[in-house]
Amino acid sequence: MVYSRISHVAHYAPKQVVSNDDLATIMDTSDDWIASRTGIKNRHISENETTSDLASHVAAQLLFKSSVQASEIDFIIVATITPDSMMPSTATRVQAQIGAANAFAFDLTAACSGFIFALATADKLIQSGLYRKGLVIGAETFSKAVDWSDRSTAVLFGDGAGGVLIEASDKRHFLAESLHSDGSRGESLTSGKIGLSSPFSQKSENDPYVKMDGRAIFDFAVREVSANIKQLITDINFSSDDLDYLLLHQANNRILDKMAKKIGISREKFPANMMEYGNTSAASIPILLSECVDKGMLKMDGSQTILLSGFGGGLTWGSLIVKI
Ligand code: 4VN
Repeated sequence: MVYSRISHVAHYAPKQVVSNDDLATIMDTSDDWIASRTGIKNRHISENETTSDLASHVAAQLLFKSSVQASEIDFIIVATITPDSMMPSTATRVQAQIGAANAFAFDLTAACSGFIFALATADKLIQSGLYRKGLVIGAETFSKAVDWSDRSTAVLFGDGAGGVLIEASDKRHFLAESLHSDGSRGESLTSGKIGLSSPFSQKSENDPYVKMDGRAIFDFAVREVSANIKQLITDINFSSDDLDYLLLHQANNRILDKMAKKIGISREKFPANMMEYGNTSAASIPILLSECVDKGMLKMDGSQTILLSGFGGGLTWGSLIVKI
């Protein structure tokens, strides 16, 4: 039996940092309003880099850190809802930028759960025995999906990318997973609507911008996602002591407080970085993972166990328990 493991992590964000005070100069908002409701203080905003540029920086770092050659990469999955274009995909653009000529590459669309769904998919590709090395990257330039005249959403999001090199292993590292969607509630969080446009049909509207029923998504995260995480932990007979850290989608610090309480695990085990990045959708979990490694919280020697959980548009939600 072939298993998979995360062997390296990396992240990258555009240089330009936009603070809450900076936002207050272009819209009717304040640092106090944003920080007290969301925990967010700053976000990185791309001036001229696209989603594939951010993702390619991560891919190049993963190759550098691992000393793996680009030609050895079997597949590249980019989780994004802000691609450079529908065709070619962001992942094939990354392939070209790093010269991974032997890889197959595709994008995966699952909003804030994108990285989790992509990592679960990559684990199965490797378990199939057909492929041995893959790049799994979450990357977004959410600034282009934000209506900068809507202060209720514009303050929440940011740009960035994070990712992992996943490789074949003779030991099991992916211990448990739970992936879900509920399309019947899809309208509560939307962006990038592409209307119909043909001379033979009634045209319908394009709407690039993110729209969110904040209350509905807040309640979904606190009630349903927390219950799902708790269930996954008990399903494999784990207690809170068996998990070193829980790395959750970085949407809102108040939501993380409430989720930690519902799950019944000390908030100290839930690292957060939305203060510096805002909500970077599919990129939020891999950026956090990479920062936890950089800070020495995660040793990457197989001795620790973490839970990763994404939740958001679709609706989608999913969690993985992984030895790292
Ligand atoms: C997951 C979540 C959110 C989210 C939901 C609500 C929310 C973020 C509502 C109350 C508002 C402050 C903001 Cl939990 C978004 C995504 C999308 O990635 C995924 N913020 N808030 C207030 O007035 O307090």
